[in-house]
Order: sequence, then structure tokens, then C-alpha cells
Amino acid sequence: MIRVVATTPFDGQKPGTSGLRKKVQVFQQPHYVENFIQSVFDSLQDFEGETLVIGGDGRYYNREAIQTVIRMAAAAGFGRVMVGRSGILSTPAASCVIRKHEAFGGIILSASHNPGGEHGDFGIKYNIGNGGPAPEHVTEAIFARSREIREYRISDAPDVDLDTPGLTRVEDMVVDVIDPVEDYAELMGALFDFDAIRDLFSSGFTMRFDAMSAVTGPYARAIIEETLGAAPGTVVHGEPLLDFGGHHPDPNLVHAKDLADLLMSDQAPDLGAASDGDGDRNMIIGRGRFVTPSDSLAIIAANAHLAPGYKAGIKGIARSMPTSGAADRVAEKLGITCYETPTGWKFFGNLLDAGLATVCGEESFGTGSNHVREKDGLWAVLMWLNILAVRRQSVADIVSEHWATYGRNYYTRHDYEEVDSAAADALMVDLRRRLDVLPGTVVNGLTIERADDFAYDDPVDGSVTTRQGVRVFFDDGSRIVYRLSGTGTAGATLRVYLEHFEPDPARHDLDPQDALAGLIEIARTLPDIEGRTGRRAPDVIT
Ligand code: VG1
Ligand code: CO
Repeated sequence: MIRVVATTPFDGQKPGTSGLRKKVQVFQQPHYVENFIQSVFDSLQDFEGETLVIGGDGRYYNREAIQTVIRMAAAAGFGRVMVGRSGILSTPAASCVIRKHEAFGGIILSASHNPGGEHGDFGIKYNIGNGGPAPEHVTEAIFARSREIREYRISDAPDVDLDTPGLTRVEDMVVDVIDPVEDYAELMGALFDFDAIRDLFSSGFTMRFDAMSAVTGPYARAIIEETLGAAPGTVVHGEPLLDFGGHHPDPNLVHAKDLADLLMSDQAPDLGAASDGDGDRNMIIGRGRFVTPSDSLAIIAANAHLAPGYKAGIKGIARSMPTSGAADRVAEKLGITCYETPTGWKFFGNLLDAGLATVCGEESFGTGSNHVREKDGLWAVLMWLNILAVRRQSVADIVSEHWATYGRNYYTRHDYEEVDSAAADALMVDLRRRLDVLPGTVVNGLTIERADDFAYDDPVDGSVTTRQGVRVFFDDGSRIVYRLSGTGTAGATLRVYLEHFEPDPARHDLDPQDALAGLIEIARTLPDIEGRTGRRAPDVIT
């Protein structure tokens, strides 16, 4: 039976950079999930009888939330839901399933790289029929609806057995529990030269893939070990855990330190890789050489034609604004456009749909292509494997050659986490207020050439997105970007992105923190980070 339940709005059900993210306890409040899901459904039209894809990264509260979404989808009139077995679907796999089965959309339960567990974070995201995150006008409608919601509709049917593949029903709606890996693995097989990668592994190539006890374990085991023949044990932390083993499932040098240390040691395999909570991020490290995400995007763009799915060449590149300009240099050489978008994958969707861009990336360990409409961690790893299988060089050599050809964009990001929100806001307000007077100012020997607050004009639908981060450009081509995170759940996170271009190959082997030391100092003092936030140093450096 379908019940109509009276409710009152919750504050703050505003989707951020990538969906609604809050502490688990917030989601556990009675009606909280229901209000948000009803707000999503109320913001959509014409889905009667259509298919909704549902899955998550397996974190604490995943199964409970999925049962609620299934009951509400039945009450809303969806004809079918496709749910990953055990509630599992990586974010890129969900995107793949939505596209392949021409679903109306999908609900992804994930807080991505944020920590999980009973006291960790949870999240809900709505993806549209192209498989990508809902664009801004949809997320704004959802938020507006959440502020006036008075009732929601839900079936009182018992829980669905999520662990047994096959068909059941809730009310008139079909529930299809699917293998979470199958469609995705098939797509990867169509894009990459699996035979060449198999040969690479059988030639003695070694790798470690750290799934960080998050969602990519089953995918990586099936594809890298079982299909491509990497040695058993190549995938570590391959079981998705409710709390990710207590770690941040965030593939970077801080949270995947064990992997990074291994790759810098005498026992290093040829390749190290890791993915995040929901499987859309990736980290690539060769023996003795960490590849920054910005460089990885550029190298993938320059070498994509080596993979069968991209052999006709790429049509364009898109990168988020804070991502380094390394990809722009590749685009220039290829004679294609490099689009610069606000942070967050939702801004790539239009460019991909319109065929303007083929590969996209973000400095935050996100890379992907037009094969789905999310960033895709395993895709990036397989792309690197394909490139390595064809070029038969080390990761370090490929990176060095790339820099020799294009120059090196030294890059780093400094994050100040859980800063007092009012202080962080005031810092940004002050920077914005000074935009007009900054040009011409000399700081530590560098002259500020221009400064602005990034705004994006979408070339496809004409929408304008403003206030996407303060950019300060210097006369030597260096750049500092300041923005506040839209994915955190406690206080504010100030992100400071620093970049300096170095054409001279003799100066390509510096530690980025040294190469950027002068700029780092400027970045700290320009908005008086210490005075305003009390922080002397960043919490995370990537
Ligand atoms: C961060 C990253 C952004 C990424 C987003 C979602 O957002 O900077 O590039 O798209 O996370 O990634 P923010 O607003 O905190 O800077 V995921 O893997 O967490 O969905
Ligand atoms: Co993620």
C-alpha cells in the first residue's frame, strides 16, 4: 500500500559540488532521506513507468537508504528500478548502467572520498538520463522543493532482498537486482586493448591497485586480476567495508600513503593506482614517480589514440578551472579546444553530450571521457595500462618525455580543512572586494597581472555560473586560485591551488613544494590565511 506521509522541511538540503552530503546522523533523522528523495522526484517530469538506477558505494547506511529509495520510487510511479547487487554500484558504473539501459535517471548513494561509518559521512546524488550529475538548474529546483515540502509518498512493502540477483516487485514496480560489474566491465573491454594489457602483465609487469576498502574492489578484481591476468593480490583492500576500514577513501599522497611509500621504495611495482569511495577518482604512481592528476589528464589526452576506443583521436579536452594548464598545451598541439569549467563533473556533461570534448579532468584526482558522464577511476587506470602496454616505457619516462615536449606545469593544492565558516567566508569576501586593486601590486617580487572571480558561460546551453573561485594571475605566468569546498560536512575547507609553468627541461626535476615555494608564501600572505583562520599550515597538500 502507498502511504502519504505529512512532513516538514529540513534546512540545508542543498546539493553541493556533487550531491547532498552530510553526517550519517543527519540522514538518520526521521523523514530526512524521504524529504530529499521526494524533492528530487517532485523536480522531475514524465517518469511514469520509466527506469531508475539505484546503487551506492557500500558505506554505512547505504542499504537502509536504498530500501527507502526503492519504496518511494514505487510510490512515485517508476516502472522499474535497477539496483546493484548488495546495493553496490560505483559512480561510473551507475552512469554506465543509466546510459546502456536508457534509464530515466539514477540515485547514487555516496559521499565519495569523505570518510564513512556510523560517525562518518553519507550522501545522495541524482543523475539524469545522460548518466551525469544533475545540472545546476535541476539541483536548484530540488533545493527549492525541499524548502516547501509538506508530504511524501512511500510504499509500506517489506525490504527487498538486495543480495540475490533477479526480478521482484514492489507495488507495480519491477525491482531488478543486477550484477554491479558486468555492464561496466563490458564497456571497458570495448574501449581498451585488453589483449595488449594481458601481454603486458604476462611479460612480468607488476602493479598494485589499492581499492581503499571502497567500491572499486570488486571491479578491479574482476577486470585487472581475472580478465587481464594481473597476479592475484594485485588488488589490495578489495572488500568494500561500511567504514572503509576507518580511513579516508581518498586516493592521494596523504590518504594512500602506504601505496605511495611502496612506489618510492626498492620493492616498488611498475605501477601503483588507487581509487576513492565511489570509484570515480584515481591516483597514478609509477615506480619512483607520482603523476599529478593535472599531468595525468594531459598525458592521457596526448596518448588516448593508442587505445582502440579513441583511435580516431579526441575532439576536445575539458578541465576544471583550478586544474593546471598542462592539458591546454596538449590541446594546442593537437589543434583542438580545451574548455575550462567550474569545479564539479556536472559542468562537463553538456560538452560531452555535444561532442565538443572527449576527455575531461580535474586536479582532484578525477579523469574521464565521453564513455560515461562521470569521472571514472578505473577507466583512468586502464587507460594508463593501455598506454604502457603500447609504449613499453616506464611511467617515469613517459612523464619526463611529456614534460620535455610540452614543458612542466608545477602544481600543488593546499587544503585548510574544518576552518571556521565565518572566517573562511570573510576571507573570500575580502579577496573579492580587492579584485580591482590587486592588478599592478608587487608581492615578493612578482607582479599581479590580473585577478577575477571565475564565471562560466556554458557554450552549449548558454547558462552562466558565477563566483566559482578567485583567480590571481602573475606576470611570470604563475597562478593562484582560492575557493571554498562544496563537499565538506564540517566547517569550511579553503582550497588554494598553485601553478607555475617551467619550460626548461633542466628544471623539471624539482619537488613541486620547492619549485612553488615563493608562490606558496604569496598565497598564504595575500589573504592573510593565518590571521583570518589561525592556521599556519595546510592540513592536506596534494
Ligand atoms: C571536490 C573536488 C572536485 C570534485 C568533487 C567531487 O569538490 O575539488 O573537483 O569534482 O570534490 O568529487 P570541492 O567542492 O570539495 O572542492 V567526488 O569523487 O567527491 O564525488
Ligand atoms: Co568520488
